[in-house]
Amino acid sequence: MGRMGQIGPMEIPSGLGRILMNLQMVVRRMGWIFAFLSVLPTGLVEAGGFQVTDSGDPVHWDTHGGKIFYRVDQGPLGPFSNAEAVEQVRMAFRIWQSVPTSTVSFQHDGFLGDDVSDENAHEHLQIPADDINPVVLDTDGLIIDLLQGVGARYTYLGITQSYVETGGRIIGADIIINGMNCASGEQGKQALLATIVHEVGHFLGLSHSQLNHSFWNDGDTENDRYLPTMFPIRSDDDSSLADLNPDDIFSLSWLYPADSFWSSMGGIAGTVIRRSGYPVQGASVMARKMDDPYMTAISCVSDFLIGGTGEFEIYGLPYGLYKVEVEPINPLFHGSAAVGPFAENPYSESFVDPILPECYNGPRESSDPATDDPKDFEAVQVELGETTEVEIIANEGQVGVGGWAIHQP
Ligand SMILES: [Ca+2]
Ligand SMILES: [Ca+2]
Ligand SMILES: [Ca+2]
Ligand SMILES: [Ca+2]
Ligand SMILES: [Zn+2]
Repeated sequence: MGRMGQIGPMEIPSGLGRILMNLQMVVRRMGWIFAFLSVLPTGLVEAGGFQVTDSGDPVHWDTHGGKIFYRVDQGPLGPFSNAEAVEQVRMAFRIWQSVPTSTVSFQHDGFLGDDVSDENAHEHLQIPADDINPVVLDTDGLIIDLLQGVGARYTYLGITQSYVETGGRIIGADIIINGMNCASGEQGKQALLATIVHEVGHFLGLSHSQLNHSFWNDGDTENDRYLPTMFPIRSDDDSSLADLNPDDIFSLSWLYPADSFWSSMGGIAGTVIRRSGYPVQGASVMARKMDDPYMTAISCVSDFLIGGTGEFEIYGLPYGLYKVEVEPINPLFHGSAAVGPFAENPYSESFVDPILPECYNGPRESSDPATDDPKDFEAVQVELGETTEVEIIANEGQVGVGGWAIHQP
């Protein structure tokens, strides 16, 4: 993954550089990458979240209970007319807006002045704080090439760029949807919807989740409904990813909570630490409801707020008994497909001395996989309006054991 060619950088609208300096903005490019990474390295055992600034502030809109505005491109999108594409865009925003445990809401503020293309993209993109927030229909993928390098249009289904102040407040965002890879027909429309819902997730400040990634590209389309919408890579059947799963709903509600979110659901929180006592930065922690382990499952990345504590928080859980699991981030999920804040490149913290996957087993927790059986677990009771604390001592093995501890990019 990455830039596949060189092209002159996009002409930066005058003033952006200055704004960047003044606000110390972080520009993040999050894309949903295409199945070019479908070669899952063998030997890797199958192993959520939020975008955060470098200092660990969650990236979010400051809505004050108001609506977030967006405007849509006037042109077509691959096989779809403008009207068809706009319908999917509006539906995607509505899907996030309809989550009852979150307050987020949007306003479709009409259309951009143009059919945006690579020719005039500079007049519409990377202009934060004008309250426009364009949703660009990149019908031939050439805007994506302009932003990410020639050939990127074969890799990305969509890109979202957010403009973020120190402290994490989003002051503007651009969504670019690639029309070049869109399949036609109802199935294609549903897959497009899944792409747009995913990009709107990034627009809101959500990051990727690898929950249930063993179902990804396993040839079985039936189980793809267990992949969260914020799964980073296209799977066997994308169309089922348009629906939000509890994992997506948690991330949204944590960022933009309705009061009911804290009172009507329960939580599991705690830390993941190493044998040395150091925190585990960038492992996936999952809570799975015992009687519905794949759908009623919510994940978080350890130390997701870069606090140096290994902390994780999982809220939005219905009452019941849960199994808590921890696993390393899949090495595929770095760069544009990063899961968590420690997965920027193949040498980031998530991939250095990765921990071994295991279940939380209460008093039998230790760091030694010989005595802490990875499958042994202690069910955790979740009560509504309460948080159950869980401390996980990561199992660590010899380098290379089971192919876990060695990452080959
Ligand atoms: Ca266009
Ligand atoms: Ca599958
Ligand atoms: Ca254990
Ligand atoms: Ca352990
Ligand atoms: Zn993405």
